[in-house]
Amino acid sequence: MLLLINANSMVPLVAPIGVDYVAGAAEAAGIDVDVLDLALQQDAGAALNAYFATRSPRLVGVTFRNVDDSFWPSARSFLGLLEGVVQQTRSCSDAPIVLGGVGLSIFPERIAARVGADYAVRGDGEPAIVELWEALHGARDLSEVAGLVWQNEHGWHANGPSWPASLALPTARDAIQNAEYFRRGGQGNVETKRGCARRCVYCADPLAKGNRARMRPPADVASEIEALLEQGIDVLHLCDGEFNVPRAHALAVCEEIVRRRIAGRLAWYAYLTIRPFDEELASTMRRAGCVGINFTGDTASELMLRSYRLAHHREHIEQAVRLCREHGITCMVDLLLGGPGETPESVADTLEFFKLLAPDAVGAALGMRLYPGTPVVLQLCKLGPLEGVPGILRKYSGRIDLLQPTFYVSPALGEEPAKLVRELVSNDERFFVPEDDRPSATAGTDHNYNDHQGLVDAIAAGARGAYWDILRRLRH
Ligand code: B12
Repeated sequence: MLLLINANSMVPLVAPIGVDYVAGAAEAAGIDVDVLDLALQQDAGAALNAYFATRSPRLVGVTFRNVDDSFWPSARSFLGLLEGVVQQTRSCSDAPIVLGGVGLSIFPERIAARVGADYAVRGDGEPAIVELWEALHGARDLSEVAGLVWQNEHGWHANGPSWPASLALPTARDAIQNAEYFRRGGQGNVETKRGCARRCVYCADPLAKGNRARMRPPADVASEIEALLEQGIDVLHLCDGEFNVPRAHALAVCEEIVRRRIAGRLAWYAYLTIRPFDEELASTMRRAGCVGINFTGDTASELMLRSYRLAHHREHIEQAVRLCREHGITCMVDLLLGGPGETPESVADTLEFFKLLAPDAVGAALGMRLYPGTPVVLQLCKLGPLEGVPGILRKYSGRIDLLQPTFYVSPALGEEPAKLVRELVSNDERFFVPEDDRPSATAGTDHNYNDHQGLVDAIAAGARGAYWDILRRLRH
């Protein structure tokens, strides 16, 4: 028996789709799987004890999606929560413990060592869990398990990441309680591909998902959507980092949804880069049921577009917003203010541009979460030890440790950068604006979804959709 545990109880709840895929792959390989979803339990600790009182799994997997909430000034880490689950599991069972998940995949060795797990998997869990099961039954060596981080008497070892070029994922979506998540979280989820070949300076996706796009067959994606529809889940958020890269795959997925005649029963949202996005893609996405797009705009200042190494310019942002308007797709543009080189003038330039352009919503986030190995961190390290680099923000003391939530806000923005942004936005209600500080779980002006009670209440009252769109509708 393999036990898979989800401990991500951040509300609104997001369905642990990774567990669904990993469980499906293990079952297809003939492994018996239990899923213990602590997020759906009243008392997680009691549920763990109750499980182990009657069951003795041979291997325990724990999914770790969010290392932290990646939002300044909240900067909340979830390592302590994971450590608690691992320790309690240890006290109940001798089974080896393996960790997986997107956040985990950015720091697999560090996290496994820190929380006391036996193994961690960097990348896709579907092949890895089956191979690890085989290794634990003597059918292969640990060094042959895709993405595995493991330990012997010489220390920790990291096999090459688990990023298979072709994806054949299970499509049944029946290993977790998707309908319950839809009721409590307001959206289902599906993935059309993994990985990204772009080199945006701050992005951790290439570290976790691989540095080239690995596509699923569009027919699999459509079958999976049908399986979710059968469970009553008709509002989805895609789990691609950027749906439109590569464009041809996005188009093919939409065409398959249209061909299956399921678009009329479906509404979905996606993350997109500003470019490529054109008339054909916009109209096909709309025909396939897309109702909302969250664009990674980041900035409209030419200086900052270059600093972030983005592939778009102002005219592309204008075109993207216009096409959405013409095709009846609601759109939000996410900004990432305060990166290296940002000045009060470049912030004002960007905000003025978006006020005039007036997309349906603008997420004015301030502060870049720094991940080891990203181009921005390599650049900052050239300035000397990070402890001495101006602009680094954190809520922990001692040496800088990027496993802890660590951010960068350009020092040129002064002592009160959030106030500066709020003043420049003034009273434009389309903007989510940064706060100086606020405990999570209080409704604020920003779009941090970490324990957002306003969203939880709206979803309980029937709201469905992307969280930014629910919040936008609440404001009107
Ligand atoms: C889509 C998305 C969202 C959507 C989710 C919509 C939905 N209905 O699912 C929304 C907008 C709601 C969202 C919200 C948030 N998100 Co988000 N999100 C993503 C995104 C793009 C995809 C996540 C996903 O589902 N991937 C698909 C699944 C299948 O992949 P997976 O979970 O990695 O699972 C695979 C492997 O990891 C592995 N695996 C997983 N579990 C296990 C277990 C075992 C035992 C094994 C062996 C393997 C294994 O196998 C799986 C299959 O291959 C990622 C970035 C990315 N490209 O992945 C960010 C990302 C996960 N989000 C992130 C964050 C920070 C958040 C928020 C906290 C933001 C906020 N402050 O509000 C919230 C958290 C919400 C919550 N309740 O958890 C960060 C986490 C970074 C970090 N430091 O840990 C990421 C990585 C983006 C980023 N680079 O900053 N998000």
